[in-house]
Amino acid sequence: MKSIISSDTNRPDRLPPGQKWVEKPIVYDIKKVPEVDLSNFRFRLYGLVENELIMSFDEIKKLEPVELTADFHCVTTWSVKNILWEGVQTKELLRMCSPKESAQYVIVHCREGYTTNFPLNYLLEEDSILAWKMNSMPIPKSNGYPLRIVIPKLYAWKSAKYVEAIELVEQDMPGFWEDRGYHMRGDPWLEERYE
Ligand SMILES: Nc1nc2c(c(=O)[nH]1)N[C@H]1C(S)=C(S)[C@@H](COP(=O)(O)O)O[C@H]1N2
Ligand SMILES: [Mo]
Repeated sequence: MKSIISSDTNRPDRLPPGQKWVEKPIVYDIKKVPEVDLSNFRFRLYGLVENELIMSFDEIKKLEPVELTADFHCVTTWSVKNILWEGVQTKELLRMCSPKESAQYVIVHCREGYTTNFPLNYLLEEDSILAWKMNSMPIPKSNGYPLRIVIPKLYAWKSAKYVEAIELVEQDMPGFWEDRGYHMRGDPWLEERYE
């Protein structure tokens, strides 16, 4: 049995301030959608960890799956309700790699060169997952195939597509958009859009 998690969809302030509901997410990419060959694809969790993880796509999909229903909040003010994801909780990945005490922040590295950063505690949230399905299908190519990190408690630019690696670090470091003025944390309910 897959456990089912729902994220913030019951809170009275479900729609964060300054956002409006739209039907469908808009695809945003900083570059061309990358090609991925699953036969040599490896996901890596490295940096300040006791056990570095290097896993194939098949090995990832054998981890305990959860289903997550989550809203998606883009910093450009649109939000989409009830996207269904399937994947493994990132807190399970952390359990497997044993972070060192000095690990405080996360940098997510993506296939096409995109990066994003946030505090490590977001990987311990119940509703943070590394996803391989979106709306019951493999994640579509332009929505992050084959793996996407989904962090519903932060703006959507932190939910990186085409994830290849997660790095745990001691000092916070700006990713692609953070380097261009986006917020280092990005909590939608606090309107942490730009700084
Ligand atoms: N690898 C990667 N992940 C990314 C991006 C990107 O350009 N590359 N764009 C981000 C932004 S700004 C948003 S709003 C969402 C959009 O998700 P979607 O393209 O699935 O709608 O993906 C985020 N994740
Ligand atoms: Mo975005």
